[in-house]
Formats: sequence, structure tokens, C-alpha cells
Amino acid sequence: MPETAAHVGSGKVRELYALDGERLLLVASDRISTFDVVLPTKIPDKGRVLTGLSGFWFARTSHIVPNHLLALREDGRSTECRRLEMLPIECVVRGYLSGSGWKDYQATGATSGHVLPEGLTESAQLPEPIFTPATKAQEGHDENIDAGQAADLVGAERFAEVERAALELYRFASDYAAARGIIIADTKFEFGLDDDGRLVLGDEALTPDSSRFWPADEYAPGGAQPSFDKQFVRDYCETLGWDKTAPGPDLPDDVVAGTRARYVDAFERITGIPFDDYLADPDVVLR
Ligand code: PZK
Repeated sequence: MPETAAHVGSGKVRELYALDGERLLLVASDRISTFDVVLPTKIPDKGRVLTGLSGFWFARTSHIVPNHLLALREDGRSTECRRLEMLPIECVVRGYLSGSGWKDYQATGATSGHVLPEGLTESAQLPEPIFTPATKAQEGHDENIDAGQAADLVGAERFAEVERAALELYRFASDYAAARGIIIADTKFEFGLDDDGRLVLGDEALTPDSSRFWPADEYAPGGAQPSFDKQFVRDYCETLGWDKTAPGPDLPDDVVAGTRARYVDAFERITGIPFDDYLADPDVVLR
């Protein structure tokens, strides 16, 4: 924990601190949320898995777009990053029809202005990945917006640039993960601008918290897919008759252990690096 860093923000399961005028520290906790509620029980090393995966992707995608990563800390859960002027849109790419994309499609046949083929089922692979920007809601859920609305928020030229970068990042990562047995159904990027107005990828990227990861060997379109990481937690919560309002339930040890193992498995499958090697030296994901 930084002694002198000012706290500048909180996500549901992450914290952001200012290190100085140009640098921030992004710290990923071991907290887990399900059905939009943060649970009282932590998943050991979850924050390290997400930080390590993000670092791995940042190191391998800087040819597509530069990113905010400056350094990983020895604790494995903290990222020193460049302070950016963040764009006011969530940059979502969908390769499969799930979540709000599926809801929009059922209601209108389209999502974020993309008119889709008729007859798609839930979790179907789309003919090609689509960019489906959303607003950044202060509370509640982000709202999907079309290209015109997104261009009104960031400018038409910048919109074209983020759409291209987001689609290229998704294609790179989804191809990479698919070859290792994980479908990245969709993912959310957050971009910002550096002092020179250049587009930079921020936040965490291509993790199971910012994406839907599905086990490829269980993929069966026509219904909801099991989540690679959180399915044990969801299944356990469904056995309780919990109403999905805060506070959430405590998790039993076997659900914690199984969920931790799933996060570690996702890390190892994607990176090809033993998780213990990451714990010994986080920089191993950057090489
Ligand atoms: C920034 N968030 C969301 C994430 C939180 C909040 N490089 C950057 N420069 C400026 N601002 C941000 C970033 C990044 N990343 C990100 N809010 C501001 C967020 C994690 C934890 F509390």
C-alpha cells in the first residue's frame, strides 16, 4: 500500500491512487462481485491474476495501440500507470451475442446500431466482431449507444480511431485465447489521451472481470454460457435463494478454492506461465 499516495477513485473491486502528477497506482483487490453485488468473501490471488493478465496483454498489444502501463509492482496486484484524460465512453467489442447485446437484439434486432442477421440464438458467434460503445454510468448500468452518439461524445475522428483499435485488440486477444481453449465472448476497453493527445489504452484489459471468458470445450449456443471464472460462485448463490441484493452471502471454502483454481487456470492457459513464477517475479509476464 502506498503511504503517500492520495486515493483518487474506487471501482467495485479496485482502487486508484495518485503517485505524482503524471502517475497513478491501480490496485486490484481479491474482492469478487456476482449479480452486481460485491461479496464479503475474498478469492485469494484474484487481484494478482487480473493484474498479471492485463500486464501480459499490454506487453503483447502495444503494436496495436500504446497503453498506460509503466510498471508492475512486486506485490503482483499493483500497476503503476500513466495518468490520462479518459474518454467518456466504454469501448465494448462483442464477438458473441450475450448480456445487453442479446437483450438489445431480442428487443430490436440490433445493438448499438448494428443490425444483426435474423434468427441468432443467445451466445451465438456473430458474423464478425462488432464495436458496441456504451455510456459510463455513475451508478447503475452503462447504456449502449450507437456510433453517432459515441462520436458526439468523443468526436468523429477519435471515434473512428478507438473503434479500429478496439476491434484490432479484440481480434488479437480472442484468436490468442481461442487457441488455448478460452472464448473471449466480449470485452470492454477504456481509452484515454496522453498530454500530446495520443490515444492510449488504460484500465485493465482482457481480463475475466472486463470480459466474458467461456470454456471453449463447453460452448453450446442457444442459452447462457458458464462463466470461466465465476460459475461456481453463481451456482452456489443460486442454491441459496438469495435475492441478489446487498449484502451478498459468504462463500464456503470449497467454492473459494474452486474459484481461485479457475482464475489461476485462466492465467496459466492464456499466458503459458506457471502462476507461481508470476508470484516470484511479476515482470515475467512482460517478457
Ligand atoms: C482512471 N478509472 C476507472 C479503475 C478505479 C477507477 N491511466 C488513467 N488515467 C486517468 N484515469 C484513469 C486511468 C486508468 N486506468 C481509470 N478512473 C480513472 C477506475 C480502477 C479503479 F477506482
